[in-house]
Amino acid sequence: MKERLEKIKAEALQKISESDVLEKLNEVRVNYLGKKGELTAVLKSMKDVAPEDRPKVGQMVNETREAIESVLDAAVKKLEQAAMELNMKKEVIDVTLPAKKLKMGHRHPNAIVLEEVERIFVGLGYEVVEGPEIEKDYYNFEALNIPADHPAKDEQDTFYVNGDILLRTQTSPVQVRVMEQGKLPIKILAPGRVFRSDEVDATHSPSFHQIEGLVIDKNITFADLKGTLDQIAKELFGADTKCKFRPHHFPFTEPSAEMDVSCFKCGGAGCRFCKGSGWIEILGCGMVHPKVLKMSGIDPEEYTGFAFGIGLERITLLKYEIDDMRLLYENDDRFLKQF
Ligand code: 2NL
Repeated sequence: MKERLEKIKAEALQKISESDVLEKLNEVRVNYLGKKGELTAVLKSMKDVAPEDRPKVGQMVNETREAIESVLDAAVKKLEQAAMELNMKKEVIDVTLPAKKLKMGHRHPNAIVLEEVERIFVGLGYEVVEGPEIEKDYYNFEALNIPADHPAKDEQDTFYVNGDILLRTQTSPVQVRVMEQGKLPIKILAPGRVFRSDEVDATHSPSFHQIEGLVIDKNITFADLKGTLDQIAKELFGADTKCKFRPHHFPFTEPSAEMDVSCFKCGGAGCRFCKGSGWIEILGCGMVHPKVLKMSGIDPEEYTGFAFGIGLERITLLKYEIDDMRLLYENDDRFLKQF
């Protein structure tokens, strides 16, 4: 029996010394110390041992088990230690390496132009207001005197959420909401994203930006409109800029006009930029229609006002001589960093 135990021990220790990974050590534990292992088999064969020898044999089995266990535990510890040291070596951080450079973003050309326009109007005493991009039909169309059969209301041109809710096609609803509040006078600028069901091309996008303005007070006249817009054209495009108002039609203003500025490339002589005409169209405007004032609870006998709408992208493209609007939406860093 003693020889058998010694053989088991020698074998186990040999196996342990040959084990170079934790899995192999675990195998040794199972094969020698486990329920179906060699030592358990010895204990099971105790019935063949003379009763008086059993305590002695039992003690020998225990000693063998303890001897194997302690060598095994030490070997496990050694392998674990080695694995940890290897890991620590692998995870060493070289704090002397140069840091990754953070890429600085750029102001979007639209944002640069919007900020400039806002700065000019705030200087003239305007307040900048914002409102929801998802609007009620009432605020986007009805309150602006746009009749049910107007082409702008067609599903071809407007994104409807349902019959009553839509994506605003202009920022005028923001101004209607201000008029409704009843605080007069009003002198506001309403910039923001608007939506039209347009195909994407060099000059169209289903989502773009508008800057509208609204002034309502006693004795506001078309002369105030002209003076204001002439002033901002000069600030935006240069002091030599001339303005021209052409009669136009909008349902929400009467009279209505479109404003052209003299071409800031050729000074009005005619060039490729202004398509030979010397003039560039930049906005629509007019005196707020009396019906529009009345619908929002303002007495058109007492108050008058002017309003205008500018396409932000259009100004950005002109100012920076960008010939494709799609460049404004791609957010390509190589494009944006030029401004
Ligand atoms: C354009 C130019 C325009 C307005 C917008 C406006 C807003 C209110 C009342 C009256 Cl609350 N008018 N905005 C006026 C004239 C022109 O935008 O080309 N629009 C299609």
